[in-house]
Amino acid sequence: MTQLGFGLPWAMTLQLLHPGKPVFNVTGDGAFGFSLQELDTARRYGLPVINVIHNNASWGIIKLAYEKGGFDFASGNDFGTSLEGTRYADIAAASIATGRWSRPSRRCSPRSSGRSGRESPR
Ligand SMILES: Cc1ncc(C[n+]2csc(CCOP(=O)(O)OP(=O)(O)O)c2C)c(N)n1
Ligand SMILES: [Mg+2]
Repeated sequence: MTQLGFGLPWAMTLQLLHPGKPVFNVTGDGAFGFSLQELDTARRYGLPVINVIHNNASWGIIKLAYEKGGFDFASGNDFGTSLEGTRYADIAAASIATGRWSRPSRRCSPRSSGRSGRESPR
């Protein structure tokens, strides 16, 4: 683990160094939010980085620490840890009007292994 948001810029650099090879940025949803704007950089430079977002709709590790620290989530307060509702594929599609980006091809039930979706360039 390191600073949030470094994944996509790193992945774009790797893609520049290795054109034609598949490059993946595997990231948490919160971390991805730190560099969402770099999707536009990827578009401008024609870098087809594949973003795999572990979308648990949460600052998960922070929530875990809060729970261990005794914060009362049962009260209904999420203490700022919820990232519910952000539609990353729609953001990508809206900011990258090339038609090269796909909507999520799969959505899991929140009750399965946490919220997740798959979003990737075609
Ligand atoms: C720039 C920066 N700010 C804060 C942190 C502290 N931090 C580490 S993990 C994390 C939460 C990450 O959330 P997410 O990417 O959604 O991953 P999850 O824990 O949900 O799997 C935070 C805030 C950090 N590493 N870097
Ligand atoms: Mg998360």
